[in-house]
Amino acid sequence: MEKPRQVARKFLARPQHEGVGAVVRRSIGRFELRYFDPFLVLDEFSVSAPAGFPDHPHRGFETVTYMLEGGVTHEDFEGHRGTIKAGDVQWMTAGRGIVHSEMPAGPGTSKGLQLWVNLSSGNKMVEPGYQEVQSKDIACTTADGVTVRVIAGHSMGIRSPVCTRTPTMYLDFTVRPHAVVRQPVCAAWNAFAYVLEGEGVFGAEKSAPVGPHHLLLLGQGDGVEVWNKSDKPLRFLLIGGEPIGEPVAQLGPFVMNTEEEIDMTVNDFEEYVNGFEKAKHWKSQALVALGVE
Ligand code: FJE
Ligand code: FE
Repeated sequence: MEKPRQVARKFLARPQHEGVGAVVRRSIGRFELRYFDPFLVLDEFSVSAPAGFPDHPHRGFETVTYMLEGGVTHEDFEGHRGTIKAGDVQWMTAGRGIVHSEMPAGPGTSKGLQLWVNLSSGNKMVEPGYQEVQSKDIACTTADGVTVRVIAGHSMGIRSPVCTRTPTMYLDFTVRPHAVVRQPVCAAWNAFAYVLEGEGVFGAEKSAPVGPHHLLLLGQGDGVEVWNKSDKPLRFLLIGGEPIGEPVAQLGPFVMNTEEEIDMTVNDFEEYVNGFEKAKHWKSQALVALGVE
């Protein structure tokens, strides 16, 4: 590593209401940080029944749901259905259009992270698709007190099978007390860390430790160094991506390049065309069960 990245900005993600009765800590995608190219949203969610994220559309980006506790049952208008549980990841390409519901599964509270990764103009209208990796199949290794789970990209000699249309790395580190992480990050990419547990010293060894629910935007450099100087384990995500460098026009869950494309998308959704055909006669089992008409 020639030039370790320093922390450029720090945000504390405070709880806010989203979906129906759900609470998220939104770090990327809030007013002070609308977009961190190519990342549109980072939500740390905590949801228990009957709250959730019932039937809603997406177009123009990918959603990455990574579970920490409990489960989320997902169903879409194509008949794709499943439950992701603690440690599992679902990498969903919304592309030209998905309508789906995401609801907590089972008793207790379901917790996890949802990241929205933008797609370049050439990929916004691709066929929708899913890549799902169960916890037991996620590449994981430990060395010198550092454990990494590789959700996307590669680290410490291991690689994720997930294919990312927008080049992305997504690493989940657990660091023993007094251990150090040294992770290369492509110099041309934007990168950030998000603290899940414990306290970490990021970028400069003399800087103040940072605790849970903080997002740290990293400055320029070819890697990052993180120290656990506490006596408890540190867990954080390190996420990076190649900036797309295109204009962003967003209306909630529709993310295109221009306002005109957003108008066309609203029209497609309302008229059930150009990828939204199956939305016309579809309602999730979750809503049917609640008796919603
Ligand atoms: C939403 C559009 C959405 N954060 N975290 C508008 F897509 C959503 C939405 C989510 C979501 C889902 C999960 Cl499982 C986790 C999330 C937003 O589905 F809430 C609004 N308002
Ligand atoms: Fe969604």
